[in-house]
Amino acid sequence: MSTSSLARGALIVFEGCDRSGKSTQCLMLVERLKALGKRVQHLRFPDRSTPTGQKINAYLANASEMQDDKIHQLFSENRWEAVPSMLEALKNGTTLVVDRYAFSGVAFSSAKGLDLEWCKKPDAGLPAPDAVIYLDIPIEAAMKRGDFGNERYETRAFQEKVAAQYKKLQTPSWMMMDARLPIDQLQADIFNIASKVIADAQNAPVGKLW
Ligand code: DGP
Repeated sequence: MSTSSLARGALIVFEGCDRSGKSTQCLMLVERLKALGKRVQHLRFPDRSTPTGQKINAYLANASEMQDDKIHQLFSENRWEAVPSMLEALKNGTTLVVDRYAFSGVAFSSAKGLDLEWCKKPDAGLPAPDAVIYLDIPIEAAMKRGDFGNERYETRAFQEKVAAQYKKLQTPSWMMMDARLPIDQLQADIFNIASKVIADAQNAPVGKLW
């Protein structure tokens, strides 16, 4: 079979405030798809393993400072670095389950007061997700989960601003999930959504943001 006739993989993005359960749900979805023999890869942004990711990591840990517009661009660069391998994987039939994407970039940076439309510009042209799964949680509930408060953005006031900015980005196509549901119940719903998204994406071209 030639590569061009191979059904492509789907680009499935998880978004939400800190401690909404994205990482857990991404991992569970990846494991379930793998167990079914599907080609699937787990990505997360920022990718802290690359040189840009290491600078971002230092910034998030409050070990370095950077101007808001500069760090915004660095987060975007960190995503662009992954694009060639993402496109290759999708073309080869691998579904990408992505923990945070450009929507985090816009929501977090515009929550600091940067113009929302300006914030969208560096990520314009990135591969468009076939689905955005948003894990919705009241900030109060997120704060009660472990580890909240260790990194730069993890304050109640800031996360509330982020949630408000996410709302501005939300479109009718976003899958809004109640992140307070029991983990397995939430995963069952997410798996059903992902299965349909994977089937629908097979023969569709990869779109571009925004
Ligand atoms: P995580 O590894 O998912 O915990 O994300 C790290 C933190 O960085 C989290 O508070 C969300 C934030 N973040 C993720 N992507 C971006 C981005 O593109 N821009 C900004 N300003 N913050 C981001």
